[in-house]
Amino acid sequence: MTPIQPAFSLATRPQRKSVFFTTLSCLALAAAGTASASDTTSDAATATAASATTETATANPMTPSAAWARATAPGIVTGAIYLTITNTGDIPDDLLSASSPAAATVELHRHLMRADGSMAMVHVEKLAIPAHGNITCAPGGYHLMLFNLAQPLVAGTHIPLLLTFAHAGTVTTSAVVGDIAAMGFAEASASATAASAP
Ligand SMILES: [Cu+2]
Repeated sequence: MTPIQPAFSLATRPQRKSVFFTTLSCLALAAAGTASASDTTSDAATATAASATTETATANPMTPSAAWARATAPGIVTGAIYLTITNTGDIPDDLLSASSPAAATVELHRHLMRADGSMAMVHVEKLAIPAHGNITCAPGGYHLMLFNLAQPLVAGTHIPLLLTFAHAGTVTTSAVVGDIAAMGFAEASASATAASAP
């Protein structure tokens, strides 16, 4: 399977709205892949131990890990970030939005399989992360959709990412860019390491 060129440009992209469907065109592969959470890149604040009371625990319970993206071809203005978000806290939380200097807009998206077997993307308002649970964004499922990339995503680089949660506030992480056919974090990390080797 070869990468499919986006069927829409930013100029013709539908106005942002709560839900839209479009044929899967921005992602090369619809096959499900799984990111192996073999690494943690948490920027969660460390507890300051200022108080022994549980009411003032300060460690941010939202821990992003294994964030990765595929390199993009020149001229392609969309991309996607996949990652795992773990909630170590006692209350459910929602990822409300994400942003990155790599793209003008970042949207929370989900892939769906239509009845006819074709793939569609839907814009979701939030991603729920259960207490003491996690959510994994992976090809074929949830992803952070990047629109209007500042420049093509290059294997071996990292994309800063800011995540905003309903309760936990903002958490930062970075996504490693793997090659254009990468299917998971481990693969992306390996290709990124190879790309940056002297
Ligand atoms: Cu998408």
